[in-house]
Amino acid sequence: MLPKGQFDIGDMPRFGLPKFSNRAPRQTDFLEIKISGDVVREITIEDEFSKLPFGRVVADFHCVTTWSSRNLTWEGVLFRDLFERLIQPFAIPSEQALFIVLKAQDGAKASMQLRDLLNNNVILATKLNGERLSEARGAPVRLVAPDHYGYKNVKHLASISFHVENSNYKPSGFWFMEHPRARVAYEERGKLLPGWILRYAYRPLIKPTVELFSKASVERSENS
Ligand SMILES: Nc1nc2c(c(=O)[nH]1)N[C@H]1C(S)=C(S)[C@@H](COP(=O)(O)O)O[C@H]1N2
Ligand SMILES: [Mo]
Repeated sequence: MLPKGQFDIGDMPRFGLPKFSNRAPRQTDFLEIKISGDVVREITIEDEFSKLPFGRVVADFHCVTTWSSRNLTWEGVLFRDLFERLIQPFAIPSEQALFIVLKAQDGAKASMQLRDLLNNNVILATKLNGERLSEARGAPVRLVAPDHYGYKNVKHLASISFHVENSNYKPSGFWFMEHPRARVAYEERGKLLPGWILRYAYRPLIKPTVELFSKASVERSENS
């Protein structure tokens, strides 16, 4: 059974806000995640990542616009392990820094609460269904938080910043489109309107958005 308001689209389309459709990540060859904000020390995570415990999460993926893609196997490192083994000991975030901003190489970003990121199904994935992530899927590393709508699942992850205050945060899209938690089970699609109303507002956007993103990908591969 899918969560309320979702339908099975089959294979994951490349998707997002229209403005990101023709933006490419700077590079997809090596992993580099900057840890910053209210921390004692800024650090950059590179090769150490591959020495962290191996994590695997099997889950469905739910976009806020109502499409879902089922039974995906993500492999990489659980956020919790990265936090406990590298971020906490080396960057030393303030204990009150519970508001986290995740930024991507293409300029996309999302905010999450630390307690949600520490769930044992939140993974920094480098592989999907046994294959290295493609550029479309978010290479070299993406966040996957399956209990939260797709827009929290930042692809081409470049930085994770820890904040005591969230007042400077400006979402990628309109402010009312990003719910602070965006939990699928509670249908927290957006801020202003109830989730079930947003289903109807978002659904007509799926087809044109999928077409826009796939056209942009084809054009990029033709020009490279
Ligand atoms: N960097 C980046 N991450 C992103 C997006 C994006 O455009 N750029 N789109 C988000 C949205 S709205 C969704 S639904 C998923 C789509 O993931 P997919 O393209 O792998 O299907 O990625 C999310 N993460
Ligand atoms: Mo989405």
